[in-house]
Amino acid sequence: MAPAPASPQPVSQVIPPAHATYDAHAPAVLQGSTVNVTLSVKEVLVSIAPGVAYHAWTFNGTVPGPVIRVRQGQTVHFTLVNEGAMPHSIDFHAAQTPWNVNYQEVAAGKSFSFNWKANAPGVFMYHCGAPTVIYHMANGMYGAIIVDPAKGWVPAQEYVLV
Ligand SMILES: [Cu+2]
Repeated sequence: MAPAPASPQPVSQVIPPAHATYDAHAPAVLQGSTVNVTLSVKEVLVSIAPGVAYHAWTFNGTVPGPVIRVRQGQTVHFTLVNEGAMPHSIDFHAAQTPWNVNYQEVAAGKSFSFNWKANAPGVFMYHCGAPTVIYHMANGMYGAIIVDPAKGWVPAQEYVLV
């Protein structure tokens, strides 16, 4: 009788981190004519359901990444810090900026900063654009950015579902 094939490590032996839910209320608008936004890439084990672990590629350790909220007319001083083990990048759909310069890949252990002006109000996605892009997005590198209109608004309640 042939020996049984070696079996892979059961998923149950991976200890997932504590499962957390997120407050869906929209965050407050960042204040000032120039606002500092930093996203740190972290390749970490996250919990995607109680007891279910997934090795995600993230912005700031969560999937999706944090909701960013600015106001039309503000300058965003953005910094990407790559704490991961592979190149990553950023792509703000809210920005009109030279993508070949500012959406460049940032090597592991490096950081990169640039400024962009929030000209268009709306709700946009941001994501990692390092190739293969779909792998980076599917592994968790996406989030929402809100650009409030310059004159603001007074909603009753605001929630962000990504
Ligand atoms: Cu990435």
